[in-house]
Amino acid sequence: MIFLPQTHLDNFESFLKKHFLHIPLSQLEKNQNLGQEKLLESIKYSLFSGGKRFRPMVGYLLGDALNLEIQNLTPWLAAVECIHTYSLIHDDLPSMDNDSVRRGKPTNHMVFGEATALLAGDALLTEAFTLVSQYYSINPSVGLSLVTILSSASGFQGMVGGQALDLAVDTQHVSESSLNEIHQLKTGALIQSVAKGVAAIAQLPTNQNLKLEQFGSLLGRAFQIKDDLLDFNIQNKDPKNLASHLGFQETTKVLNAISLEAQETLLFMETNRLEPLNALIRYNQEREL
Ligand code: GRG
Repeated sequence: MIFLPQTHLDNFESFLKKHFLHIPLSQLEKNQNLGQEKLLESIKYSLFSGGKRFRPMVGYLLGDALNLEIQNLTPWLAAVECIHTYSLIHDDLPSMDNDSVRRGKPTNHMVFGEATALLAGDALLTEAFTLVSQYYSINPSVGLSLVTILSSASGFQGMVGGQALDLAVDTQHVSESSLNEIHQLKTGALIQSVAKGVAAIAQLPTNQNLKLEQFGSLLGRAFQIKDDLLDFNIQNKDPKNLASHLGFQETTKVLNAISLEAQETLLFMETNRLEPLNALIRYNQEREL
């Protein structure tokens, strides 16, 4: 991806690998416990299985634009990616979507079994908070903000609550507004949390903090709308897809309008820092995966 220096993503991958090799392995050496080894394999299987790393990209580009040190961002973005990965593992389980393929590969539970997949998700969820508490304890007020942001975006008030609404909704009569609410909670909240977390790390003044919050909300919405456009099948309309309500063309117009609005919220930043962020917004509009 041309708009993000490769070193950022390399650094991100090696940080994640180091974290998940170092901590659990030292425990493994002590215990020689095969059950834990399988769990670790299962975690790594999903964490390193070719995700787009969209959320980390958002964070690095915002951080670059705000002149933040890359090493100050990485643990935060790794924590968010752990939550994202846990949600995908659990979402694929037989009791949820019962999917057998993700990212072109067998889902976690197909390879490691349901019990291990469940634990891998649990461990990733918990490890996200370990990362935040471990790396931001040097500035407890920033650390506490990050815990607050991440827990509310991922828990009852965010992603898990959105999943519950999604399961409960009457598929045949889902309105456009309840669909938007489900999407905002299920997908938008975690993407928005990336921007909120970067603002907390940068300790931005309130007015700029609000701008990033707004940017995160718009980008999260744009991401979900693009997903709906990619999933849209005119022969087999899914009532939980926005394009089934508005039509493909109208939905594309909404995506373009929201993407433009997202660009405009960033105008408070130095203009020479905006282009990579605008490229990210365009990447979402044009992506095919
Ligand atoms: C607690 C059992 C239990 C289940 C919870 C948390 C949860 C299940 C579900 C979360 C909802 C969810 C999976 C939303 C989907 C979000 C989404 C758009 C995922 C795809 O994101 P991409 O395209 O994925 O960034 P890649 O593969 O690129 O990482």
